[in-house]
Amino acid sequence: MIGLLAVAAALGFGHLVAGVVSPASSPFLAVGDTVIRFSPQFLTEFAKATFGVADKPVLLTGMAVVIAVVAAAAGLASRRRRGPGVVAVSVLGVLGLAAAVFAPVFSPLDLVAPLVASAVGVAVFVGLHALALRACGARTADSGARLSRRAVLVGSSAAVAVMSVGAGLGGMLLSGVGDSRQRVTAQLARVRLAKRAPAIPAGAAFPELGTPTFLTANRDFYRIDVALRVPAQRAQDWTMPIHGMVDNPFTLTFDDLLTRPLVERTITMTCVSNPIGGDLVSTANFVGVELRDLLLEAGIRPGADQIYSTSIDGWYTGTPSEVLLEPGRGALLAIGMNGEALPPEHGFPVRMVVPGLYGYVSATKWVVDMEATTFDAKPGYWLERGWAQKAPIKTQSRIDTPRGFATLPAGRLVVAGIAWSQPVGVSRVEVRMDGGAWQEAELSTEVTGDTWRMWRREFDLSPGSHTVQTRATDSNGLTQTEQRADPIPDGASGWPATIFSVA
Ligand SMILES: Nc1nc2c(c(=O)[nH]1)N[C@H]1C(S)=C(S)[C@@H](COP(=O)(O)O)O[C@H]1N2
Ligand SMILES: [Mo]
Repeated sequence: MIGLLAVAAALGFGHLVAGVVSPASSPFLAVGDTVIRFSPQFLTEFAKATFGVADKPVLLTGMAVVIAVVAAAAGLASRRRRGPGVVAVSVLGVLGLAAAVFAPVFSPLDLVAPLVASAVGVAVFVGLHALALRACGARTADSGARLSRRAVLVGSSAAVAVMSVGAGLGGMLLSGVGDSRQRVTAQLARVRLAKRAPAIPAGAAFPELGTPTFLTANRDFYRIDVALRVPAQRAQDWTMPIHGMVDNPFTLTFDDLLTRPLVERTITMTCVSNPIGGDLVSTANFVGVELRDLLLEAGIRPGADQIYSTSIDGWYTGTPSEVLLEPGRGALLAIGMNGEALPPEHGFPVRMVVPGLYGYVSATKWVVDMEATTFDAKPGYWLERGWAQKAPIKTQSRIDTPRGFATLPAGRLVVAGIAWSQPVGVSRVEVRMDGGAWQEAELSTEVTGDTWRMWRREFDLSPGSHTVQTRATDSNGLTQTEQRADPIPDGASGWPATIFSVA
């Protein structure tokens, strides 16, 4: 118990101090980040496939269990002398220190939290250990004294526990990001947008048929990243240099972005890891600055074929310059999402959004650096892990109704779903039942080529088992391929199929 409490107090205080001086250096989370960074690929793929979006809570829980076991063992090993416990707590402290030092982004301030955590851990351990020895030493004297000393031990332990929890919470609250977000949301409400996204027409979605609503609420928007803790940076502290192969490098502040023309654009984002029928696709109204204008102002040189962006959490990716410079592509340096500041999990204060490219080559969240360079010079995070360099979104369709293996009553039934092909848009979706002839589905009103489109079609089926399939065609007349492919290296393909039965 003494081991557990000492380590808990250390981690709690480490978190508190990190919240004040440098959020990235919280020892527990810094160690978790390091585990993710150095995990072999088969392990990360296994975790993503098995736990999905719960992969981070699972990792943190696993780490907590391992640390708790080590801490308890340290306590048990110190029954007589405190030496083993002090060593164990110190070793954990060194791990936290190492994780902070070898993090992708390091500043000397990051040393403070792990050092304070180690000192608190050792001090609490030594203090409680002395207390416990005294209580145990009295054990043979008389049982009355033993009880009261046990009360002392329990009382002081409880105090340490409360302190630890308080310190941990304090660390989360003190970073001030919540206030900053509220301020940005208020600023966005006042700002006059240079261009608004057109209102979403009533016929743009069929949520009553089980397809998604046209815009995805921020809390429902799919989330994918390798950041264990959501990076905490205040808008007023944000700066981003645009540099490298450019003639006029400059550095942007958040206020610079607010005073530039801000445009609103409805964009459907997609993750390359989305399997056929998957839900890593969502749509939002993003507000931001035209990335193309920024790159032209910086005077990007012809040889720079990639814009290499880095997140404050150390993640990095390269986006093809030709896509970002394409007139009308509409790549954004975004600060708003669905009428508010970017949510912390979606990149507050600033992120990239590029219509038509999978997120891993374009949608850097918490972006803090942009360098014009070449693909040869610097590979992105997922490029290094076997994913493709250029990653245009593949035309895809999904069946939402009926659900797989559903049993439906006889009579007329509706098949419905979504399809996407950013940035050109979907012009046709066909449906076929039991391998029969393809039949054209009814499409929802098109919003823009950058967004998904819903479809539906009625069928009258005989009782028994049925298989429905779909395929979408983009506005250039290209139909999604039947060829099945796994997400790696450049996105899943193939016609979705749903098996269900009619009673
Ligand atoms: N900093 C950072 N940005 C990132 C990532 C990341 O791991 N770290 N993942 C990318 C991937 S793979 C996708 S699909 C999108 C997802 O954005 P969302 O979580 O807002 O939906 O973010 C991209 N931006
Ligand atoms: Mo992704």
